[in-house]
Amino acid sequence: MDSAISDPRPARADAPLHADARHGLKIVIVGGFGVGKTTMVRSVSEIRPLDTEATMTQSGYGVDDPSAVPGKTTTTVAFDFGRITIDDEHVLYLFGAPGQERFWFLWDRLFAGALGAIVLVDQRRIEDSWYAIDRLEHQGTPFIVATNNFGPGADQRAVRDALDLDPLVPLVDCDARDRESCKQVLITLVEYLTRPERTA
Ligand SMILES: Nc1nc2c(ncn2[C@@H]2O[C@H](COP(=O)(O)OP(=O)(O)OP(=O)(O)O)[C@@H](O)[C@H]2O)c(=O)[nH]1
Ligand SMILES: [Mg+2]
Repeated sequence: MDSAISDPRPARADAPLHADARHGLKIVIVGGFGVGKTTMVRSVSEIRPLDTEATMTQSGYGVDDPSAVPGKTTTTVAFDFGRITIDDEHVLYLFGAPGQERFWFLWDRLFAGALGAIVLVDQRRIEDSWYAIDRLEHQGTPFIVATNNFGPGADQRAVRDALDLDPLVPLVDCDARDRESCKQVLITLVEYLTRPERTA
């Protein structure tokens, strides 16, 4: 609530789409618990993002494992939603997936109709993103991988090996708190989606 008041961006209802906007492009941001998905949607959205953060309480002990992200007090219980207008006709819709295992059943629905996905990775717990990659591959949704900045730079080779990435799949570093960095990740995804060797 406080962040909504201090966020200078307009709410979705106050920032209607351009009259000629006819191409909505859906992008999903997915990955394990607490890797920065909500943070990324917040950083790049032109509108005040919709989020579904719920406070993590003691009731979650034994179900959720928040130990990997000390200090994190909320978690996404449905999805995040943001928007970026590209030009008069094209709009990117960003959906941030929930990371807690008990919400993973939502992922396949969230991936439906997506042009592509960003798999966010915390290089200290790469295995938390395996399931995301499995589901994306199963659904045939193209994706790139972005290692979020949680300390010393990621060892790209180790990440690539641990995720068994196809050599064509881009792997980039990012800082989900930084708008420019998130923009570069989105550009990498869109460039990848349009690469002729991928679409051939
Ligand atoms: N150091 C560092 N912290 C970050 C970065 N991105 C996000 N965080 C912090 O990491 C925590 C997790 O961020 P969220 O955006 O809530 O993560 P999430 O992936 O949406 O989490 P769930 O939806 O609960 O799975 C928050 O405390 C963020 O402030 C980053 O690039 N670097
Ligand atoms: Mg989240």
